[in-house]
Amino acid sequence: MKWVGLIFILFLQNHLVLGAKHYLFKTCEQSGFCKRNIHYAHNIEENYYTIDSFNIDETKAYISGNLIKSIPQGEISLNWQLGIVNGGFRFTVDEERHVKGIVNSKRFSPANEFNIEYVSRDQVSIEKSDILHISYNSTVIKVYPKFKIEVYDDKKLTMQINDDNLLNFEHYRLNNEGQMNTPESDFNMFQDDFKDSRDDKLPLGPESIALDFKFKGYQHLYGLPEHSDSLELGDKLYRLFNVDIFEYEINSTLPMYGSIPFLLAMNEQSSMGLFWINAADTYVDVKHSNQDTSTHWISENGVMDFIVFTKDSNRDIQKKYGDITGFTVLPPLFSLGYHQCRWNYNDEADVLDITEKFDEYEIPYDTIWLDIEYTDNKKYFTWNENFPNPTRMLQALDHTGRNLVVIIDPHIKKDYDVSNYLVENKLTIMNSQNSTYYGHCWPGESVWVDSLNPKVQQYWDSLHTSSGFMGNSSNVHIWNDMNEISVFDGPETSSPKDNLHYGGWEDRSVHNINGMKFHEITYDSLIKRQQETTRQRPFILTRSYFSGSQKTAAMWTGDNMSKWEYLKISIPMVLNNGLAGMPFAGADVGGFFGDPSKELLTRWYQTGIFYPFFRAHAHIDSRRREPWIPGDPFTSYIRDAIKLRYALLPVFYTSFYESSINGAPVLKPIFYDTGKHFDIEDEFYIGNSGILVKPVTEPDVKEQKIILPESGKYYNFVNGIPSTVTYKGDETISIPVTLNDIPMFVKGGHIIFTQPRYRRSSKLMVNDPYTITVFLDENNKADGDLYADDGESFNYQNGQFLKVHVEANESRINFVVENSWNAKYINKVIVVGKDIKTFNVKISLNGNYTFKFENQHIHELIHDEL
Ligand code: NBV
Repeated sequence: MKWVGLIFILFLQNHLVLGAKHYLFKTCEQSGFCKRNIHYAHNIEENYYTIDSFNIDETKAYISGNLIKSIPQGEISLNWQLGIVNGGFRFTVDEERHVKGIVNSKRFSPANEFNIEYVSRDQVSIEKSDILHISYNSTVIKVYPKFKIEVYDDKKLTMQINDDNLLNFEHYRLNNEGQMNTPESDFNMFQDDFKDSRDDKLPLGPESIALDFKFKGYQHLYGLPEHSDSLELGDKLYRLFNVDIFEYEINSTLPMYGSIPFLLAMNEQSSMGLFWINAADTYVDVKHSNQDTSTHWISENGVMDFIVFTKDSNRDIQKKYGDITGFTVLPPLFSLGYHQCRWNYNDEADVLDITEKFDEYEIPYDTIWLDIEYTDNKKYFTWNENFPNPTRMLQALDHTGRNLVVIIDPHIKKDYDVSNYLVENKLTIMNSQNSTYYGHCWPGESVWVDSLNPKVQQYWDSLHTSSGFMGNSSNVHIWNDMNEISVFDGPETSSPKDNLHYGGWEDRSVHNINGMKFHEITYDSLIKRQQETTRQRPFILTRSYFSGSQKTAAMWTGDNMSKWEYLKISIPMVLNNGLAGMPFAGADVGGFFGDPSKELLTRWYQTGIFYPFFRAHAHIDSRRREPWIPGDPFTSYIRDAIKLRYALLPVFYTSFYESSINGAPVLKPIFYDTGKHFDIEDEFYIGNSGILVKPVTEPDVKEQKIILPESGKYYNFVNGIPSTVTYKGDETISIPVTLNDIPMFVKGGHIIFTQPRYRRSSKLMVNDPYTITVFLDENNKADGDLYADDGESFNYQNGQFLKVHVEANESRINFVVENSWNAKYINKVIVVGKDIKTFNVKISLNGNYTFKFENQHIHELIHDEL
């Protein structure tokens, strides 16, 4: 045991000193299924797959039948199904496998996690001849007997599937059948040569699936997080496999903590989407050619199951993807405020001292975080002696509306109540022999809770109730880390692939949903807990995620470094998550590993205030760097930035509300609404607010170039301060910047709601009045929206929210209250056009009003004045 500990410490030190370890992760060449399929792609000359028969369901719009794989040894019969869903179609291929043993021999699909419904048969017309023609709206899908699918939108070919004959369905076979006499290679079909995976039993042999999709006329692809790479996907092989990628490098397609197998394809006019519903280790090979983009999807196993979202606007595709996988949770307002984290705050006094310092320096903040050291020897669900009275500490925090987030990881230290219960009740991830799997992680030897086991929920609930370690405070929330899962002595730092989950599913099949299932059981437990207390919305941060995680959690980009290049890449990483339906995203402000210079730290705050999830965090070996540590002028600049985030909270909250009903990102790349500048990844709009930002992410910058993407007028809004300085849109401009400057602009035509009054936390802002700033466009018009509610309960679901639409021109402003709630009011109206006019007012947002601007005041128009 001692030796294991020592070796483990050496292993860690080695890690901490040397940085990214490529050798820990398989390359495609070293991965059986990937290498076999790339080999297949290079050698395939003909199509081995034929649609043999089909039946049409007369009630629902789906067709099913047999797909025959013909190889020299004979024919293998597979099942296929094609169904029309809202906005596209779903296609599946499966095989019957009956293999006796402890491993579930069915092929896995995570489709049960989603809401996939076929539309009714009468919305679709199906014609059978040699070729099957399926038409709905303006889309026609042609399925050819020599298996191939073509999609036509408005009579134009928009997608070809299996045009390159890369369909490969590795059917079940026994070891002694040896190599197939087809372009398949037999590399690592029944064994794994990769040094850390040699024990993998591969009980079902080769079972990969692969297929090619060509987007015709779409040159720009986005999505497939998580990678620390450019926003636009390039000609690269992207791997999706959730791992704890220690000291990750930038500009890399190595796998990371989360995986979303969703792609958004765009051209100047329209978009398409592809959702590959698979939770196994997956590679996507992207290649551009002329006007088209080819993608070759390869998964280690599972049902072949995908949805193509046919030609539409990017917004509609995100909406339809969201209808299936869910929309982002409407976060509790505090979670959009500033989060102060480090590994670790040491004790109760430390936590309360940090809180006091924020007030002393007049910097708003909402949440302090406790990393793994708060526990008794890394036994989660316990506190160590430095936190003798957590309830007292939580009450002290609550006094100024502050919250606490504590970490709970899925590895559970061996030999204490929680692990004993899990082991005794067989609620852990199992090894390939179906007995409890033990591995190494922070607490030493550990077991892992199997979140796929439905029996876990009740026990997990009991750990989160008021009688448990969280007490009955309502201002405590949870951080789920290491849920890829991270195993220090496991292959690729994770679970052996032949480990078993509930239902006999190998980790190989369910690997990429495991992290999501973990934060989902936490969410369910917190929902139940909150019912006991005040029914507040829970907040959960997760490191590992999958399609659907947006419904219950926020994510962050893991262990970045205190270096300029990590600040820069955080923007495309956050933007890409938003394009893939996971908008509640952020990166560790300041960088996790290392010590940022004062300039870098300042610039990171000035960028971080725009991350939908805004948290500073630091490694245990990093020096303290709370906002007051660098001293002035840096502290003042950081204070200004954080205050700006708080002033803009109504903008962020409204954008989150929109995202929670339509799936659009909270931060939008500039091509999102313009269909131009597809490679720009360092500028963004905040929701529909018209606020355009290009943070400074390089040292010593004196001048910043910005693309103003749309035609019309842009106002200078540097540091969130309205100005009459305007620029012509559809141009690139350059502005001077000092270290205190955050390059911001507003597109003319927008009205922005802010709450600029300094408060210690967002909770204390709830009844604050709004300032509205009207930025007139070239036709002297503007409009804008506000959504607000109590920011903490679920009462908004029962109509307790405020929704206002405002329209203005140079002489009038008109409020349309679509839903009124509480006594919210506006105390200042600023109209920005050729000059800036400021009106002090008291306008209650409880009805529809029109006001006229007079010289120094505003007056309400009634009846015939209107
Ligand atoms: O719990 C410690 C850290 C945490 O601070 C970090 O944010 C996570 O990404 N955790 C990883 C474990 C170890 C990191 C070296």
